Amino acid sequence: MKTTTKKNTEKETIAKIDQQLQKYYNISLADATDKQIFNALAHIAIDESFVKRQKFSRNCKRKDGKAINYLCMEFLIGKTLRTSLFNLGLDKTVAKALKNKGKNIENIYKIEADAGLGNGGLGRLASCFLDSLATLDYPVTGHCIRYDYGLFKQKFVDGQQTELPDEWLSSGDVWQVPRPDKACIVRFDGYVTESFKDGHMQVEYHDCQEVEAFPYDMMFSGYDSKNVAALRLWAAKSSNTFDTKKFSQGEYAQALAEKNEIELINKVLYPADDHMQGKSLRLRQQYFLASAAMQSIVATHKRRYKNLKLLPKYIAIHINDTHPVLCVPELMRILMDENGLSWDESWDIVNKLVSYTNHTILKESLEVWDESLIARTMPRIYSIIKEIDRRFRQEAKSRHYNQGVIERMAVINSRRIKMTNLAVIASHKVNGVSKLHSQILKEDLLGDFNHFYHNKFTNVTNGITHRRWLCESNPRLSALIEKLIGTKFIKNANELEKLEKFVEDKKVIKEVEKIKFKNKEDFANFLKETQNIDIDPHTRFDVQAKRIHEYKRQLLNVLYVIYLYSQLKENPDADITPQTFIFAGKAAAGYRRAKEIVYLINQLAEEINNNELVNKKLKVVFVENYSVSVAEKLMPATDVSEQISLAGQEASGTGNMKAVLNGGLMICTADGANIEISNICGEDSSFMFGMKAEEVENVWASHYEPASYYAKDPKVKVVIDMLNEGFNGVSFQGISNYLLSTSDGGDPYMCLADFDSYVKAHDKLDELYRQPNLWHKQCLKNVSKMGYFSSDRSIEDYARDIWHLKKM
Ligand code: 26Q
Repeated sequence: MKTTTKKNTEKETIAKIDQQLQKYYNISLADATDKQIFNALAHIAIDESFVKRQKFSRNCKRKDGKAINYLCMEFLIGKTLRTSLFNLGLDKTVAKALKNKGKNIENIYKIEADAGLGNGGLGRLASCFLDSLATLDYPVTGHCIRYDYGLFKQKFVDGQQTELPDEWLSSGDVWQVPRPDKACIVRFDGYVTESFKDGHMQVEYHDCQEVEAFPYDMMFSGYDSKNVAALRLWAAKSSNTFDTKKFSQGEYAQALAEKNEIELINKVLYPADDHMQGKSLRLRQQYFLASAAMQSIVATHKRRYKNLKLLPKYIAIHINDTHPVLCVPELMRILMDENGLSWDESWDIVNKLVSYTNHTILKESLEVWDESLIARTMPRIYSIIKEIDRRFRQEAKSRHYNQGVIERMAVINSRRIKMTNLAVIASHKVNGVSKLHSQILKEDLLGDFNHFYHNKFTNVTNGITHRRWLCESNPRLSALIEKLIGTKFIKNANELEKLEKFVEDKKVIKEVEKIKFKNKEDFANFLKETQNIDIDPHTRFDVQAKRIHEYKRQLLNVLYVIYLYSQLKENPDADITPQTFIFAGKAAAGYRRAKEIVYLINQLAEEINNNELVNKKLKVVFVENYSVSVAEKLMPATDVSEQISLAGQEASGTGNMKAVLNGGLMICTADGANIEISNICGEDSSFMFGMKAEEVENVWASHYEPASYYAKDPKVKVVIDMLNEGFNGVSFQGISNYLLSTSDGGDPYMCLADFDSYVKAHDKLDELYRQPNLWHKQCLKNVSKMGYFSSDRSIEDYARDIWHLKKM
């Protein structure tokens, strides 16, 4: 147990809350609204965090510490108050103190909107990493954009997904401290002229648009640590001088129009995690983030250490996927144009600073930009990219690489700029996010580079912060764990292994079972409150919660549900375990096929749930508006977690880790981190099925024939026929055609090829589920092995192998 320090006694906590309420609202605790109490608590947490961070920074400077700057276009933060209080060791005292005053802390937590500045895995990973970095006392600043609108709110209208704006700032801005002292200017468009003066290149900018990058800092304290992570959120403001000139010349309307255009940059998060779109606004966002972050890093370094050649000693820069890779030419620009360093000196520094994580091998996700767009939008950056490309080609040629290979590796090819290649060439380390994914990168996607560079590629398997995803989201299981092994696991997840000695203890296993049931009851109540849907916690909860995407194969899951439905329709007394299939996740707004899958699930749910003959044993629900907060309720209530991507397609997955950490069992393919979870948790820890990644390659090469499954497997026939017939009066022939077709419009993720093996895995799963003691024993056994998948371990890997950080 974290000792409650003297300063945090209940009485003093109340006094602090009172003081904040007086200061901001001139009101006493007894009369304050929950919203006012929320704000008061937020201010207490911020003040404590600021003091803590300042102390840490001083210490860090004294000890010559190196800091990591983590650049990401997404941080999927969720709510902040609970985590802040938990990590500062204030949660219990505050809850108790408020309770004594007749207030319920849970109602206060509810006030806060999720900060949904991300689409899915990549953004949530960034947030988990901040928590671990802060907890492990590694100095860190995250950089992201302060989107006015986070990921859209999902609402179903007649079963179809619609999108509503997410106005998170109304409750979210309390955490953000404006830093006018750190603002800087980012230039777009126009043209540059380059000339030589005294042997130095002079770059002049003409007719460019100047945008002020204005940062807001959020503080995330570590747990039981000395450190606080800062997340710098950059907003775009039209720069004042620019405005006043126009205003005073009487061009009022135009000045305002330009102001609006500039402030578009941080208006909205792009709602896609799967498809590269060459939208110019997205490119502007990327350069805006990259430039602002680099300027602030260099400015701070110069103030502290003067000498730019010392940058690699004090700074590491990590780019989370290629989205912030323009930081490479931008840093070159700053070092050369603004500080007079040579190309070679600058390149050496950049290469020592920058490292890159790849999160996808899907071809359509890899970023490629039109050369002409980059040339227009950021002319100076374009000329630096061209020079990087020229020098790379020259080196490859001098090492006798053949022209075809050079073209594949080059930054610019066929008038397009390949951001992956730029990221690989500029970074000293490149990593994938699971063993399989890193192997595919080395052997396949980036195979040429793996030959070209010695030791550049490595693996860091993803992790999740078990503090948020177990301690905070599953207080019942967490309390049981504390009772059994104490509280050390909160700081050191490997301690969870000590649970292993309880897996034979029937009383403990019964406890585990009871806890799962209670969590399922909670989730059922939540669903009743939010969507007015009844589900029965006595049924098995089979959950697939993640972005809706063809490669993740929600359709394969749907096929199985239809198959069960067909059996029950034929014989309502069939011996089938009562199950509730729970889907959750958003489809990218412009992704037609994904939206059709959402519609199918909703129509299927409507039909099945209204069929009195089957709905005692089978129910289907689609949880609206999946978010971090919904995940925090759903993961603890999960019995079965569906991780069924086509092997080789899911880089890692992190929802798999959240489910297993909360005592769920996976039905999964041999993909991403599923493989490592299954290996580490041991034989029988999950229900694996389907083709392996190598087999997938072979089937693709030798031709996939979906129609043969329809002809040979009666299960497939039944299911496809039912899709054609339709659900709730709507035919889904489009989807059945897709599943059966081999042409371009067909299913590249081969659902039918894995269907039979998937059904068999369900049968096996069912067998274990019928023996509750064995089932829950396996659940606890898995939990005991999940320490490895804490993001604390991932961060230790990055710190040691890639960033070379010292703990402060
Ligand atoms: C790129 C260009 C234009 C518009 C959007 C994008 C874009 C945005 C987000 C492309 C990709 C993403 C996000 C990818 C992502 O979330 N990948 C997931 O990363 C997780 C963390 O490593 C992995 O666990 C998942 O397997 C991977 O899918």
